[in-house]
Amino acid sequence: MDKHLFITPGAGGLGKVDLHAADGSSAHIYLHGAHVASWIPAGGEERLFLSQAAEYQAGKTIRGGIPVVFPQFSGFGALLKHGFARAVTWELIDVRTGPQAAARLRLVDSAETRAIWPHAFTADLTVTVGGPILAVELAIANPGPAPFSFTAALHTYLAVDDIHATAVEGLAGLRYLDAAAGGIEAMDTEPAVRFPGEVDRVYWDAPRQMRVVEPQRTTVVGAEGFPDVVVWNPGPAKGAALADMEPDGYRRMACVEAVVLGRPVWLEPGQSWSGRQILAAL
Ligand code: TA6
Repeated sequence: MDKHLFITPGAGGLGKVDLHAADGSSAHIYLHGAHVASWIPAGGEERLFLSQAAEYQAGKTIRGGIPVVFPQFSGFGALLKHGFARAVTWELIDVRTGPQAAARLRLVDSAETRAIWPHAFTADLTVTVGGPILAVELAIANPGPAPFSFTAALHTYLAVDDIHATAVEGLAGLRYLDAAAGGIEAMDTEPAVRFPGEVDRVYWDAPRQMRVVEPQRTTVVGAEGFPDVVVWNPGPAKGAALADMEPDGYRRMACVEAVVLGRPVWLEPGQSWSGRQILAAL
């Protein structure tokens, strides 16, 4: 079937890919940023947060869903915060339907990206939905003549009913960089991460699986190839200061991000790398 039949107009007139698996689970992915904006598991409800004040336009990032961060995580480098991949249009390469539905989107270097970051690259984002699972894989290849290094993330905004009743389990005993406290290194001695206010932590070499636990439901967040994990919620003051977030939006989101940052990826000509985040709705 023609892959373009899966593209429908989304907010702001931006094209999005509508994926529907045979069991009723679904995902929507904007071509803008290869941005997963919706995930509904089979028989379930929306599991990704999307800001009601999100902006849908070239050069901007959609607030919520799963922004793709590449080739630089946050301000760790000379580029614009979180790199450029989340704010440019990707191309739909392939769509498959069946018990699982999947789409692959691609971004390759252009004059525009080389003006910002002077490297030849191919970035593929593959999104697979089926049953209780959403899997998102980012693959980066170096087809050029020179090596490069990068950092990256899947900056996943999970929807939660109430951030104050949400806990992230699985990170106890780990070292983390506390960005909310000005970038100091700390050790997590609590059994779970809770959100009394702003939380912005980079956990180094995190376990492959965490659980985002709410009173009524749990989301298991797994990762492969992304060694680090970021847990972020802006809290009330910084949340209200975000122009593209409704004032109490912070209450309904918890970012649990698959990240490669502590040891940036180095790709020689011809080499490639991939990492995945797997979300399971319980
Ligand atoms: O991943 C956490 C973080 O780096 C936070 O420091 C916070 O600023 C967040 O990303 C959102 O960044 P953005 O550029 O999308 O506003």
